[in-house]
Amino acid sequence: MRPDNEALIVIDVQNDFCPGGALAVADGAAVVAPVNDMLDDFAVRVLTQDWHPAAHSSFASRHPGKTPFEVIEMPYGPQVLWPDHCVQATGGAALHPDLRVDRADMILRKGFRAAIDSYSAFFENDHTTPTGLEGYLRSRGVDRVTLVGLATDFCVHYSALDAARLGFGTTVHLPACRAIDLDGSLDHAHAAMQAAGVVLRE
Ligand code: VGL
Ligand code: ZN
Repeated sequence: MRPDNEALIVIDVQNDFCPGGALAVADGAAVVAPVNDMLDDFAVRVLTQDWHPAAHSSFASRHPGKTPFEVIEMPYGPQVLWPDHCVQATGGAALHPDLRVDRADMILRKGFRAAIDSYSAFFENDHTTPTGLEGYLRSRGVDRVTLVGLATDFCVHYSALDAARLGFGTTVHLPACRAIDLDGSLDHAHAAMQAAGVVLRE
């Protein structure tokens, strides 16, 4: 068992990010077994859930003439447009049925404001609106986090950068992550995480 100052943060292991889902990550369901094993090892265990209103501004369907995976400029910066995914209270937004949700201490929802996306578990995409996770972890005495889940190059990546920036000792355990890999986004994510002092475990 890991010490009480270490948390496992399981990012977005949801049906829509698994094969058959609306924004399927190749081999995404392969993270479930290693994540379940890791949930047994940590004293502090957080799951995140991407949780969008049906008219979320990150959906290409909200932008006439645009198609999924195009990038647009939002007031807070560039935003990839996605297929509709993880719509609140739909089956696609549900956590994967084999994920050991019973082992989690807390489930954090993000991306629930229509006008702004939230890749990171700590801040929305304006990099300033907090989700509350930092306070939760600090009040539980956590100063080290390990991140796993989906997708390596988006929500895991941005969560890891924010965790490191906030001063948490940050590790990404890659065998329990899978990537979307859009135009080199995985290589970019690896480089950015390393530059930020995130430990990438193979
Ligand atoms: C994610 C794209 C859109 C993720 C969430 O969990 O990585 N990616 N929403
Ligand atoms: Zn999303």
